[in-house]
Amino acid sequence: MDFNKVCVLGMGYIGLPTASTLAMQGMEVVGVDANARVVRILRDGEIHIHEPGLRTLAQAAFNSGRLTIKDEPEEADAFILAVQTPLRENHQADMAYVVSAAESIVPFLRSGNLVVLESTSPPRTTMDLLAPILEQSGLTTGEDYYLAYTPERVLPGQILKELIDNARVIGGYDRSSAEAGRDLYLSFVRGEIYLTDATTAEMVKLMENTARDISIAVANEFSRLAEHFGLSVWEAIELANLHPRVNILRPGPGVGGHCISIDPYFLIQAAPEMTGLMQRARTVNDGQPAFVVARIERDLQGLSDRRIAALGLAYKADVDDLRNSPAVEVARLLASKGAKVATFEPFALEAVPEGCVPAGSLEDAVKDADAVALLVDHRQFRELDPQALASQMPGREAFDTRGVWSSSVWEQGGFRLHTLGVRAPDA
Ligand code: SAJ
Repeated sequence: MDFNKVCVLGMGYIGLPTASTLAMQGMEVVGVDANARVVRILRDGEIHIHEPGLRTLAQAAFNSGRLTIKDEPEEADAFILAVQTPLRENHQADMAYVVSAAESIVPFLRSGNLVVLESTSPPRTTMDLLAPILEQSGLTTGEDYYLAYTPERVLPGQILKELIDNARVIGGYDRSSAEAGRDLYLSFVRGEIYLTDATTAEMVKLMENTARDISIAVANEFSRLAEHFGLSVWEAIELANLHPRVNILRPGPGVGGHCISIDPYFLIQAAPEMTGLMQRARTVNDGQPAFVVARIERDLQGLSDRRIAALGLAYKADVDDLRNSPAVEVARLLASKGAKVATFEPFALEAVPEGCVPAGSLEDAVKDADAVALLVDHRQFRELDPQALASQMPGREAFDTRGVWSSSVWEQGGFRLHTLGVRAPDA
């Protein structure tokens, strides 16, 4: 199948890079977003999210004249739905954005079109939710138009590379729909493309992120055990990972972002009685901020009025995304227990967890601090020179929740380094 014009709905972390990439491949692309602010920023030639290389790519796409931004869809050969599927308070998937994006294309759907859903969705969404909405157009799925599901699997921080290089799973409503999907993605994907049915493709995505959540949960439990038994979890993991069939992930202050901490619930909500392990992993990972705070409280012999500089608030290194961030939760909990917390997040200077004070610079954050706590391993924090830091802050306590600071270097710099998963220096 040939595609000359594609309409991409949702100009977020997935939709904008995809739309820009398609435009750079020579297609005419209409990028649609329901948020007027996003539309305004993009029409001004700017972007509203931080992702390495995205500004350059998007601006090249705008300048090519092949990517235009609209607040409503229009007729096209293919429609890609890349809208968010957040979690409601009750841990149910909120499919409202998928529903309204699908409804918005019904008037423009024509015979021979392809519709692709990329949003992470509970199993059977494509078959049982999307197809009936699109059939309000009077067209029959699989006969008059093609319908496919292909999960986005790109890692924030490496989206542009992974969009092209990662393997793609494309699940069709039927075989010809999967093949139509393959024809579209072949225009820019260099990784292998695997065809399957839509429900399997939905499940694959949820299995990937759920398996990762469980792997991180066991790493977090290992960190608790290592502190209990008086060893370094980091050394133990390194040694265990020498085994050819073992790959233990990294403990940390918890699991955040809009994927790994959310997607397991798409399975849990569908079958609570079959997902005990997944539920337990969520509990372990969600409990990790409190575990980290209890450790800091113990090592500092109380938190009341202790001045703590909290470095990083993003959900992981070198991104600006604060959604569900465990670092935010650690900072908030520290403040709720009476600590005076100055936060410094270089990618979001204005962000303020409840009870904390945001600092505009590292110097500002540490200037009165009794202790410094690394919550996110942004590159600039990984490379911090403890000697220089010692000259800027009065205290000599340092907490590393990511296992990236070397104890010998920090001790030489004059600090007592407390590392997650390693027993306290004087315990
Ligand atoms: N984390 C750890 N220890 C680790 C790895 C991660 O504590 O060893 C934490 C991070 O600090 C972060 C959270 O887990 O808070 C999630 O980070 P991540 O890098 O594991 O994943 P995401 O959410 O940025 O991206 C994931 C990716 N999925 C997998 O690796 C299976 C990505 O490929 C997906 O496209 C993305 O979810 C998504 O959109 O679903």
